[in-house]
Amino acid sequence: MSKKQNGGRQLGYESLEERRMLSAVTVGNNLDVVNGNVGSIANLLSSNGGDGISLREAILAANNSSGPDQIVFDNSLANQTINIQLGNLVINERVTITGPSTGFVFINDASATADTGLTFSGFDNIASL
Ligand SMILES: [Ca+2]
Repeated sequence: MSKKQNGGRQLGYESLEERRMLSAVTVGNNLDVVNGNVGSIANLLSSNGGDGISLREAILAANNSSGPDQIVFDNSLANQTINIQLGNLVINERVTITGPSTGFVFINDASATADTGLTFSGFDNIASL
């Protein structure tokens, strides 16, 4: 192609930064239980403890997985309550949390000390919860 045909523009390219696939995990129960392998999201997906994946398991696995991750609530959890009993849910890695397509997921402090909640630190991004 001559310069005249392409309008005289020089074609070029630039390299983009390295991209990583988001690791995604779906929360499938409303329990506050850790019985799966939370060493990474991949580990949790292959070994969830037999009762599905809890929010706490998903957060722990995301914290243990480098790079941005995604936690999604299954639509079956719409308008359900997760009673937190095992201390604060601590998010310390980049993660996007997306609620079910309709309704809400309620996180309720059900601990004896009544000071349990959700703690965010680092580069968190809550899309919708
Ligand atoms: Ca589990």
